[in-house]
Amino acid sequence: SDIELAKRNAAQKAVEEHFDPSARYVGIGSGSTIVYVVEAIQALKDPRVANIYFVPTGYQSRQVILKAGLKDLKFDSLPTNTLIDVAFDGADEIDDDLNCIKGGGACLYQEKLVATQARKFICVADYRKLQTRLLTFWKYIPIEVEPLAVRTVTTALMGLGSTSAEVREGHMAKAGPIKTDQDNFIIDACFKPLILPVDVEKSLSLHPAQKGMSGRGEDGVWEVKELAREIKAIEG
Ligand code: DER
Repeated sequence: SDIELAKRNAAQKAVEEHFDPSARYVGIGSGSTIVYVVEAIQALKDPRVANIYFVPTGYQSRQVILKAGLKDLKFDSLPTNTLIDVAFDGADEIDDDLNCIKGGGACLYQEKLVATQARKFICVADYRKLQTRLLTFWKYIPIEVEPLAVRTVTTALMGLGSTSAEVREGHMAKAGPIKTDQDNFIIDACFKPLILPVDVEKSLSLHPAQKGMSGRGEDGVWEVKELAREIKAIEG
């Protein structure tokens, strides 16, 4: 299809321009587009690729690396104070300022870990993903939460102006909610197209219950009220 061709073309261009065969660590994201990135790396047939450690962003990402016969290295096995030379990953939507919505594949936690530990983050996406504003084509922001925090975070999101915030169900693939590679739930929070996505991301990531933040109990609720005020201010 033309979308698959667009993914493949984007992946080949990304590898041509940003993959260095002499790199030591390369981050590999999740989803379908990243498969074309790995295929483009293999197509280089550069013997130095065999010496690279490819850092996965979850089970599916690790399967893609291993299936290609490449060396994988778990994120927590990276030597301390070591940066990943370059990380390639997909996204669900990207705006003109390169803000991304991540998490369509429920792998956003490790994707963000790897991206933050990389010198360079290369987002590889077909034409459908680029929109002037986030939440134009892609309708919700995926948020990874500890199961215990679902009610608090859902309440917080509604307070931040989300029009609906539901735990992602497995539907045909699994009875009940899906679990991430970290054994957490995903809440898909719908918002109107974002005016200032960076502020929303900052506000959302401030919530202690979001995976990766140190939980601070009742403080978290207080923070959320602040966030609601902040978001309301943004939306005017
Ligand atoms: O979950 C994510 O953010 C992934 O990068 C993913 O949604 C991109 O998937 P795709 O390459 O299959 O569109």
